[in-house]
Amino acid sequence: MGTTAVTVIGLGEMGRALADALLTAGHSTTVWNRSAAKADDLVARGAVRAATVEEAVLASPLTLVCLLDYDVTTALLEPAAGALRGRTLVNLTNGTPTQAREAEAWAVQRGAAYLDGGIMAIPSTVATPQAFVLYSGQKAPFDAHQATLEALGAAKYLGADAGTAALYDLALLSAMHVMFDGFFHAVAMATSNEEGTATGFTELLVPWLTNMTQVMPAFAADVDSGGEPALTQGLDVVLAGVRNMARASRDAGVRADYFEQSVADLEKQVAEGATVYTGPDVVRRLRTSG
Ligand code: FVH
Repeated sequence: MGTTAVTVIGLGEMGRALADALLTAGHSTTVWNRSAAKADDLVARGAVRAATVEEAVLASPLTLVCLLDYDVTTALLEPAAGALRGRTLVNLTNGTPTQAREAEAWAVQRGAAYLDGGIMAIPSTVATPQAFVLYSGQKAPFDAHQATLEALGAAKYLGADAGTAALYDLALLSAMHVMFDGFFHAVAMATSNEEGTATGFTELLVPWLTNMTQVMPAFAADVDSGGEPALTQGLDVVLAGVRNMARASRDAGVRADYFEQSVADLEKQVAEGATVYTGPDVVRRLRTSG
């Protein structure tokens, strides 16, 4: 089967990993980066170094962009916009759903097909079975280039709204960010006395959190069903536990602001007459408190 020529604009940590994966998969790969020396290793492996963004775009029917942010992306592509006509632009730069929709409108006005993407990988896991990349926007370019995009990681198409990939990307990253905040909070608590080491504690934390993730599909089903939730817990029990987390944090000399806020929210629910903690209730309250 023939391979598609691909251009990669932006050779930071992630862009270099993407270009490397495309070369490994046998694609003719053209690259451009502001700091040209970052292309040296790729060129040594067979990539073509373009002198300008326009030259890079003209080299391939498919251009992947992976830059710092959307402002940089627009500033670099605008002078080369004429070259995009009739080609496909896949923007893998991290951004918001609104930015993704605006970028799609910008590209379509210039005659380009557009897909927005979110890379759910770190550079070292690109092109491994762990990696997946979210795409949304026009279906036709996704179908046309899916086989090529699979070289980066499993390609998951989420729908016609160009903003959906960014929305899911940031939602997934938000879960990761809060998880790591929780991890470091827990480590600060557990190492507050002389007995605890972060390493020993983490040996307990990883299986505990791994077990707890198994509950998420049931919570998700409750959120989707709109019916009587299957998973419920007494609000008084949850409140008592979170109060203790706040107290124990303070006693250990660790900031408790997240838990104090949580206690205040739970107390408000109790004062309003709620008696159970359910997935749909938590999501509803999050949606209305913004
Ligand atoms: N690295 C990661 O683990 C994450 C994984 C998930 C996806 N993100 C997103 O990928 C985008 C790029 O991230 P990165 O890790 O490659 O970032 P850097 O290594 O810092 O490379 C940044 C590239 O952007 C270029 N650049 C920055 N400012 C300008 C500018 N004013 N004009 C032209 N290019 C610019 C930079 O060029 P240079 O500094 O090498 O000349 C790099 O090519 C990002 O959206 C992540 O959120 C990565």
